[in-house]
Amino acid sequence: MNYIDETIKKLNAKYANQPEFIQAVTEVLESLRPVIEPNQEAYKRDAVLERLIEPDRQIIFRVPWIDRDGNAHVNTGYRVQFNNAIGPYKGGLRLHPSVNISIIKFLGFEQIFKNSLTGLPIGGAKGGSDFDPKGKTDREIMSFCKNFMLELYKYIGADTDVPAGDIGTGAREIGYMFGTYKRIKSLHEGVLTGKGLSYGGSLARTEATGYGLLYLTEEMLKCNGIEVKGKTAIVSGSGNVATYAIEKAQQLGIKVLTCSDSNGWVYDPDGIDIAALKEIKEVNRQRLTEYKKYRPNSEYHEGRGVWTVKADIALPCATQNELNLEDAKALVANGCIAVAEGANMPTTADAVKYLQDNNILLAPAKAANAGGVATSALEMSQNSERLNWTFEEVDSKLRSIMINIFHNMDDAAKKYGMEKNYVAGANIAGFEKVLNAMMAQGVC
Ligand code: NDP
Ligand code: 2IT
Repeated sequence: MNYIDETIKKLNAKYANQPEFIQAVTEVLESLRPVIEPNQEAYKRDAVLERLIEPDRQIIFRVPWIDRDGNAHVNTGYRVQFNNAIGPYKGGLRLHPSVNISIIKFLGFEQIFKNSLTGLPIGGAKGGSDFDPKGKTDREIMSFCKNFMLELYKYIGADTDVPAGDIGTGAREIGYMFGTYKRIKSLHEGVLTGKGLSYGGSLARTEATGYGLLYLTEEMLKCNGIEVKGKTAIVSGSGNVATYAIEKAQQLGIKVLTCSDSNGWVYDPDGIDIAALKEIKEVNRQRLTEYKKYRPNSEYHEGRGVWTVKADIALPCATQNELNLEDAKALVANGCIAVAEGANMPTTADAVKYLQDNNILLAPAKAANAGGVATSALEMSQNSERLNWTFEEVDSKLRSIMINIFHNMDDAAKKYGMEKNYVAGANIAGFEKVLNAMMAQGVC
């Protein structure tokens, strides 16, 4: 039997209860056929794919914390250290009630290839908890973060595993976690990225994922003969990635018509007011229902609906599987030309196929949102040399990294006869370096 088919079959049997993990692995393995199949006997002998899809280590732990009334609660903490063939484990921490082992494994698996695409020496990992930060006081967040780190600290370190932010984990949470790590270990080291600027953080890390998404989108469109200036975009989400994607899009002359949160979405015909959005979300931590107070001309709608708005570019920046087949059909019907994924795996597998079949340019998450982790790696470099680079220096490195990522995935797609299939190109380009390192290091 074909090695890839056999691996996918075993994966489905063993992890039937991990649908997101199966979805992510299947997409990658399907893309790797032209790389693996010509030498499949040798790769099978070394169990390359089995070693790639089984994490090095999965840590699951209890996190007790105390609420404002003195009541104790317990959540589950996770850290999946997936692959460190090319560098120390690296990846974010997600705090959201939907978090489970399937979601953390899919994110950790994707992170291996994303981190490889950055060209920097970082391996793949992910972690988090089913803790819900929404509506919690600062003290409750502090209690959770402290207790989370009281267990996690055993497994991480500046040269071992360097966590960072993701959904629900921003500068505030990283600060509380860093403080706890430092207290326990008496080590002021770059064990986390996304730190505050006063204690080892990097300028431009906050902006990096959203800015990077637009740098890659601009390059992809340019190489397809399209100028971004004057285009319209629809964005989902209103968190870290969405906010800075909107900001950079506007700087590039794109009019952004929408943003959303888990309750509803905003349509602003005059273009999203980025200052209002930052005040609502970053300063006041409120819901998007507040936006109309700043912009009376805008509309607020309950539920989902961003993808039904006519625009040239779609930027999903909220969460996995948020853009389904029906949404993809609406995008195509409305004349959308490009989708660039700010969130991780935001497009369902059938929607990816529909978009590609209809010649929409699709920049996959592991390439398009790699600017965040790339800048995290630049934060690690700055911590190691105990220096801080200027905003312009970090931002210009970020821009070059994103342009390189586009060309690497574009070249890989062309090399294997799949021109403009950036999904396959990113998977192959990310995989090749990891494969090379794994083969060089022997079966381990
Ligand atoms: P934030 O927590 O800052 O923002 C998340 C946004 O998405 C919020 O607007 C949130 O709405 C919305 N959202 C989250 N879950 C859901 C859901 N189940 N349904 C609908 N809306 C939802 O997270 P980030 O902006 O950091 O992350 C967004 C995406 O980008 C994630 O997929 C993350 O993995 C990915 N990413 C993040 C990077 C980073 O550097 N931060 C780097 C690379 C990728 P609400 O507030 O109502 O929950
Ligand atoms: O999904 C991601 O790449 C992130 N959440 C960022 C990870 C990091 O280590 O900066």
